[in-house]
Amino acid sequence: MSVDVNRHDPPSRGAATYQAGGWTSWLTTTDHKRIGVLYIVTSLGFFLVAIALALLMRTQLAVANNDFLSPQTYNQVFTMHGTTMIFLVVMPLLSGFANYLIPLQIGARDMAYPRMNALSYWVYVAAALTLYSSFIFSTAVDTGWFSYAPLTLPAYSPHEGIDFWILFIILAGMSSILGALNVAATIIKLRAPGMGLWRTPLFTITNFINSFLILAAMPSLTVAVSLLYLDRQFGTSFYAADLGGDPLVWQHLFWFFGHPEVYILILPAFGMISEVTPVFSRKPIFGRTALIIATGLIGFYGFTVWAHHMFAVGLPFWFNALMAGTSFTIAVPTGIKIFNWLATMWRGSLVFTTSLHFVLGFISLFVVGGLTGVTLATVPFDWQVTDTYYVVAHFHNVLLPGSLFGIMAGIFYWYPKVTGRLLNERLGKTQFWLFYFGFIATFFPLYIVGLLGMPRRVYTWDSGQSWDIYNLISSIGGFVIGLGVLVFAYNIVVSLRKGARAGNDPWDAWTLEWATTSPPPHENFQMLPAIYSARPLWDLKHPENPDAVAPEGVLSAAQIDNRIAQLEAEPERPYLSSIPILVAMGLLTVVAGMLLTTEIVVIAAVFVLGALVAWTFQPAPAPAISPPVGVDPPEFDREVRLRERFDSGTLGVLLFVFSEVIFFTSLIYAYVDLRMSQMTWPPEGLPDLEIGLTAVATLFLISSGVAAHYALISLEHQHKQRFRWVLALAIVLGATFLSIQGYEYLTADFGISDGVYGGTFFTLTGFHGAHVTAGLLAFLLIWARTFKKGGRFPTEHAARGVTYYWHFVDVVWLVIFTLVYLW
Ligand code: HEM
Ligand SMILES: [Cu+2]
Repeated sequence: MSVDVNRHDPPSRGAATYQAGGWTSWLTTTDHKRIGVLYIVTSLGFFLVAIALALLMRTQLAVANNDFLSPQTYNQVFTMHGTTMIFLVVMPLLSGFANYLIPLQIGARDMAYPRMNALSYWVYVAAALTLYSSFIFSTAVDTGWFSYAPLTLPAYSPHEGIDFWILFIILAGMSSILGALNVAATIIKLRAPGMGLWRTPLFTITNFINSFLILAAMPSLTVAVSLLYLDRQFGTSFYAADLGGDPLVWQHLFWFFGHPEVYILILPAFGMISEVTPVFSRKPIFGRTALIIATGLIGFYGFTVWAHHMFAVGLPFWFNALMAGTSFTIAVPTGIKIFNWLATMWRGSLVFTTSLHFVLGFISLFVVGGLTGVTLATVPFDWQVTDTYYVVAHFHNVLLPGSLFGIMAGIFYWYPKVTGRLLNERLGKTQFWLFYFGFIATFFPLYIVGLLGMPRRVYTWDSGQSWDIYNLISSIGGFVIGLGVLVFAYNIVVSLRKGARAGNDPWDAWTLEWATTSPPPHENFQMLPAIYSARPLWDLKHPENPDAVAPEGVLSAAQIDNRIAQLEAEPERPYLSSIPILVAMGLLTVVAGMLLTTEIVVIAAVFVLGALVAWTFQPAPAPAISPPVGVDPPEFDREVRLRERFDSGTLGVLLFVFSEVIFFTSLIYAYVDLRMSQMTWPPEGLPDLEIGLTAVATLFLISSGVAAHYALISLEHQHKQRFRWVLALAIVLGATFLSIQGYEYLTADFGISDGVYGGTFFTLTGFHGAHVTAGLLAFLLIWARTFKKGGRFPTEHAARGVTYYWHFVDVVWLVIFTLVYLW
């Protein structure tokens, strides 16, 4: 017996609601599907740009002594190519898929924070505008995607391209941190009843792990570029060796982000491979648990290997050895995953779709990239080939098969869900072979020229070094990939109208996104099958042979029909909000002001603050899930209790605090490293810090934390008056702390540009002060709410989130106080 999922179709009114609202509703939408589409379309646009930039490079490098691009232009082109591919193509493309698919895969209506979701997208757009406007208004950044100091300091890069790039990175980081927070909270809070973490689809699980990678990696980059900005604009000397700074601090901060970043680009694509492979092998995934654990391990180890990018720097022997060792170790979980995919296909009845082609292409090529990675982790070998084309070949060999092929497998697989139409398979396979052979032709010769000594990031080369033929082949290969990209673009556009109709479930798949229409209606589901295993749709379609039997035993078809929960449909009108796009455009204006004049910064910042205040007054969207009726598996109780521990606001704050910990750790690392490398502290001629007044300020801040906590308890016990007064006390105490700090700033005998001493002091305390200010503003807003007549009293949720944040700020201060004042 087999049950046809299409039988359970809701009447297809979804498509109509989905289209409603005119084009402006795309600007104000908070629907995860639309935001997903926006992300995907925008990043595919940048994909075309980045490929075009790559082909410009390959044209220049095709023959010796070419003058197609000037050295200046070449530098800008490779930097923009790398930066675009990483931050404007692959990361947002993956965010787009995460947005579109995760709520569908877990049976939810939307992401945990729909408005913040829109904000992430629009901040990404603001970031992209910032980067690309440097082409128009200034020289584009030309220092490479890892922009090593001291090359980026004003002495060597006086033009503003670097400043555009810095501000771009800050916005892009903000966007990905907000996005990651949303993904993590969505997966923690909104899984449908019955979907324990181990039953969650692999694409979703991989994104769950990935979101923690993003939260942990991005802040380190934000700190790195913020310090660079201060060096360039405020005369600090974090990276200027001649003034006591240290360019190595940049490298540590950058690569602590940079290596995990590679996994951020690849793991979600692995997740796509893990979805596609079993479906087209017609077998469940092999070793699901091992796959999940391996993903977690790769993510974790990713943070322990950063200095393998710094073997040529001359770090201590033991440190290099440690980093080499951990790098080798990563091959193990990666090998496990490859084995799992192969074992899934083994003896499966393979369906050779374009998607599966990309999976097979991925595995065969990625293994080569992985192995050359192992060669590079071997320190003496790395010394030989560092900064040659061997490295360029290696990381493209990881990124193209790893992320791009994985994503292509995903696009061919999910395009029908998003559009209701299938992509053309013949064009798809043509594209695949162009990519596959184009890839081999482009990058395998680059390994060889690399070993022959051709340096990377050099705009041209001389004949007579046996490099000619390899470069020519590589360039031809590049254009073969380019042709593949054109075929792909054509397929995407034409299939939108001409593609075969997909129906709900064209691949006979097993996860929940295939249980609804294509495209899904605004509210995603009107019915949800009961979830007893990782393949709820398989169980539904094959009650005679389910993965897991319901607690009541094998069900009859009629019982199954009962088990398909009827979800209460949400109101037809989608939730629209113009605030996210306004905030993002306000931030863009702040950035423009930072490049032009301070007045604009002030006006735009006030505007952003106003918009954020309006945000808190706007009624929030309805909660994103209604649990199915009548389905209440007992093992779900534990899950529910776990996820009810924190309301979603507090959960969001805690996740944010997680990334803030990395932010301050990075900052404090820079402080300690720089301070340890000075001969005397404080340097001669500069005064020691006065502890007395600051100790008093510290007491004020701690008392404020205690008061805030007491206020929260009062609120929990419904003592509203007491809450109002105690919160006011907490605010006053916090403000006193800030005032004392302000007084100290005004009376200090040194400034931010007084060497490492002044720079670290003002930066560390200044960033902390900014956090205190943000916390105070949030408290003020909550406090103001207590006077709102007739309105709702501030919820415990809001108060709890901000209070936890406040405690975090206190703890950070104690660390800073100890290091800066007591040490
Ligand atoms: C048609 C495909 C591609 C071609 C022909 C290509 C070509 C190149 C070349 C020739 C360089 C070296 C520039 C130099 O060191 O002088 C380069 C750098 C780079 N590429 Fe690609 N690339 C392609 C696709 C990709 C993809 C898909 C990604 C990422 C997902 C990527 C990321 C990068 C990065 C990060 C750099 C380093 C830029 C820098 O050194 O600042 N590329 N690419
Ligand atoms: Cu690395």
